[in-house]
Amino acid sequence: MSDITKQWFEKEKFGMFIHWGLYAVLAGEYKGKRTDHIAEWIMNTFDIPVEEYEKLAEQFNPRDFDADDIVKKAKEWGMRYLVFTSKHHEGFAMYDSKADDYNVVKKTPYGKDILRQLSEACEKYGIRFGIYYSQAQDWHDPNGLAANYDNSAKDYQYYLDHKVKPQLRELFTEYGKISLIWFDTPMSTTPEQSRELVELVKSLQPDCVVSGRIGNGLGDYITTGDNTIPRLPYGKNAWEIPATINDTWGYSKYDHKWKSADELIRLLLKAISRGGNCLLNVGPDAMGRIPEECTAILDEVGAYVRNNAEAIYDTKITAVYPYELDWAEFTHREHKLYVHILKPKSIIELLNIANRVTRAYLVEDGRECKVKYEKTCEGDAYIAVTLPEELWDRKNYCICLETEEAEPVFEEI
Ligand code: FHN
Repeated sequence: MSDITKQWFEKEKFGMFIHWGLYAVLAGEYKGKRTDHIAEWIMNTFDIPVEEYEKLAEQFNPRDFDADDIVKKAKEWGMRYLVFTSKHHEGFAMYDSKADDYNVVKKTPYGKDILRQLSEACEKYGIRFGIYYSQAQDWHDPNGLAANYDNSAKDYQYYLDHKVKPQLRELFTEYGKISLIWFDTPMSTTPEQSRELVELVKSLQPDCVVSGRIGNGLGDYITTGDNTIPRLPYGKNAWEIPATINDTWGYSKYDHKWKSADELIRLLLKAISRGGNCLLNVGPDAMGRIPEECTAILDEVGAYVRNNAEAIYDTKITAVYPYELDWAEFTHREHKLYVHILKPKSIIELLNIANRVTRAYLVEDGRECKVKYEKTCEGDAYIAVTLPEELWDRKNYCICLETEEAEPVFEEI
């Protein structure tokens, strides 16, 4: 692991993942059968022949796609970086690849470079641009790997040399600054092969952050399992949780299992508090639209992030508070402990926090709150903050406790 993540990655905390490819045309259904797996895997799940799957490109014409609007929304939602699937496991490039014709410009009636539009919009709105690239799995290329299939007859090294490296070279030389490369599912990639890809990336853009899924421990940070968060603070290395808003990454017309804004706010706060980042996914449909339910949820999450920005970006990993609180999460920076209040409360009582609080205020508008110190029945520290009456029925806001000490002092029970 390197220190390169300190330049921006560890500070920015919240990013947008976009999974978009030909699978959006099938939208989770093939020949009248609905997939029980994530929608972008439909080719693999239903064993769809290459020649048949390729034809989906003829139907790909996302007239409603508006890169500017998506990136503008990402900015409003407080996302500071964006990672787009330049090529997912299906093997189809969402940009104008000279190295391989199986791409959105050459094969679809749409004919425009999606990746370029997103990279330009990111530049315009000051969002860091990242690329997802499936380096091992490629279900279109005869030598690309495929999970659940026998890969023994494939020449994986040939595929790396003749498709992956040329495509990475064009991605890293023709699309401006790439802040992050999100490799995925390394499968049988050897340490030497992973190293070659990292070296290629760094030779072209030395400051680019490489995801842990390059494999063989060669990433700049750790990518946790999908939707899987460390239970305790983890500060040994930078890390990121990739998370879905429903159950799938690519668009599925059947998946309405949307997480609530409350759940996502809590997930984001847990990730930040435990020292990580959260990369939250959207899967546009075949027309290029982010589903309305998803947008509505992100509007709520985004409002939280915007109103409480000082308690989110560039905050530090927070030690384990000894009590389980279903109504709060903590984040902190020097001399400030942020109490994120996620359920309605009229007074907040915090046991076993031995800091001297100099001031308490509501982060969203700076309003001061009254602080009282007492002792618990056992003689431990006890802080009570009386909240303004207008907040008693509200959830999802944050109180900052300014403290004499730089770090939170959580006492043992
Ligand atoms: O197989 C992929 C999956 O389709 C999706 O891209 C996720 C995102 O983290 N990564 C792999 C599974 O972990």
